[in-house]
Amino acid sequence: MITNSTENRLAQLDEPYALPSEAITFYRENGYVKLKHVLSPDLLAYYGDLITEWVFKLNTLTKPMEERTTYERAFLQVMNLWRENDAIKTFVFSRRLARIAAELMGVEGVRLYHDQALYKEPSGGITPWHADQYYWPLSSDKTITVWIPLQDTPYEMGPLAFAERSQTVNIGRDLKISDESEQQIAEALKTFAVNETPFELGEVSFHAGWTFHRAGANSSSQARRVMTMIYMDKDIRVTEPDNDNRIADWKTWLQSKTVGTTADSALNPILYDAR
Ligand SMILES: O=C(O)CCC(=O)C(=O)O
Repeated sequence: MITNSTENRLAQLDEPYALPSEAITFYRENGYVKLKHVLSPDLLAYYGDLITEWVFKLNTLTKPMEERTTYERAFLQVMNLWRENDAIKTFVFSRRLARIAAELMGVEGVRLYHDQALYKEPSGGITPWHADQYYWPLSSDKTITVWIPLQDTPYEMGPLAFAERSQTVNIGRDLKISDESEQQIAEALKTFAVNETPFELGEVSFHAGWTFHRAGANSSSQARRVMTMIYMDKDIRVTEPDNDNRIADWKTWLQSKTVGTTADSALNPILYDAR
């Protein structure tokens, strides 16, 4: 049934966000930006419940915290929820969010790389320092992730933190998420300013593929529920996957598309095109 509130939600996911030019400048200088009032509390409550239902339906990580690796302690990770549920697909395919991604990167249009829910459970551990593009066999740095908390996210829950201007430094780019990445990148970034501020409901961040980021542990009594979408320039190409994680990503998220061709497998629809 299409109700008034359903219509309002769909309109909100579709309509443009008034992205200030200062936000674009800030993103390009610092490799990330935080934007308030991007999605309404009502919309986040609705999709938050749905996403949470699917995260727990699909989650396979059930062993006790003390038996998990550092990576496993960081979050429950459930990917490509858009393929599981049509309402979640509407959320993931939001033209409003995809347009912000394109405008921040200065590209004509963006495709989906994949979505993922990242739920840091109560007593969940840190997310070690890393840069995402280590995992992605893609031909340029025109990649970006929107990080959408589904509740207010105070410091105790582990809000995403960013090393400002770290997107252009060639350090630690060969490190996967691990205890080593946490130690070595923290050391290499000692002189960088880090933004580790809380997120209010409706606030989201966008960070570039090479921006170093981490999150603290969740010492609160509630799960830190977060949905993310990774976008890439619609014309980005597939590159030779040169580490094990890139090989796995190439097979899973790019359906093993031929190296050198546009990253446009059936899993990578265009979500915004200004033309
Ligand atoms: O949510 C987290 O703790 C980590 C998120 C992250 O690394 C990402 O979205 O790229």
